Amino acid sequence: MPDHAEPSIFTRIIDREIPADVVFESERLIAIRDIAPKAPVHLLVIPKDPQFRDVVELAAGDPELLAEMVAAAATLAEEHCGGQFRLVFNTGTDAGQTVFHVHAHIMGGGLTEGSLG
Ligand code: DGP
Repeated sequence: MPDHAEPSIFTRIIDREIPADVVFESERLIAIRDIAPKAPVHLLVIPKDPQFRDVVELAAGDPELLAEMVAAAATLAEEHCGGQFRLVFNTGTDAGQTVFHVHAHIMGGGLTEGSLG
């Protein structure tokens, strides 16, 4: 993170400055419930390291961490929505990304058309 940048909302959650419903935590990841769910189950998997703004940067810089996110998403989806899920990485403002600290949306539990996001 550049020196002048504010910590992201997710860093503040990771640092316990802001409360969140934490459903999973490991050395390098945290998973929380999305504050504005767009599906019956809507979780976010977030690397604790804030250096990657989006999944493209993450895939180039630390592909093992990306694989760890996908594995954690699969485990969480087993626990929360029977193992069937949508995994979404919004990438860029025009695609709906609002937090530039890479995160994966896990959505499941009965999806309808139009719930993508
Ligand atoms: P995106 O639009 O892809 O950057 O996703 C950001 C998501 O983060 C969005 O679905 C809402 C969620 N979010 C934003 N602020 C908070 C917060 O303070 N707590 C929680 N739990 N989720 C948040």
